[in-house]
Amino acid sequence: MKLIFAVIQGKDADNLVTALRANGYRCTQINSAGGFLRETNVTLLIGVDDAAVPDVLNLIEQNCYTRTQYVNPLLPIMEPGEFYVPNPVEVQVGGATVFVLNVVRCERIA
Ligand code: 2BA
Repeated sequence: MKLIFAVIQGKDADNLVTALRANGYRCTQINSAGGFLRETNVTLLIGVDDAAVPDVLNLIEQNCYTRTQYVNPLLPIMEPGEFYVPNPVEVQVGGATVFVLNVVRCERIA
């Protein structure tokens, strides 16, 4: 069994969760935030049999899109009277960042 951690953009979460459920996959959604942009994103935990990993990766690929964002770089240290005109930097935020981990044991306790 594998545990798939998928960090995705919030805008894609509903579609992906719907597609996962429609294909019989269980998942847990955690609201998270990226360490670089500090913006809200979503982390999905998806526990699946080994054979299902390619199918789940395919669903992620079909439902998650790369988008461009602009971020303002950090303010430099300035002397009094100096002006700073921020120049936004373009950042490509990926469709998904996916980690596939081996699961040693999984139990659902009733
Ligand atoms: P963030 O950390 O907010 O990063 C958003 C996007 O900013 C990244 O998109 C990347 O294009 C850019 N970026 C990140 N760190 C950078 C840096 N040091 N210098 C320049 N640009 C940088 P993605 O790579 O598609 O990542 C999207 C989100 O996936 C990340 O949001 C983070 O929440 C997660 N992520 C990415 N790599 C990860 C990793 N190795 N471990 C854990 N989470 C990761």
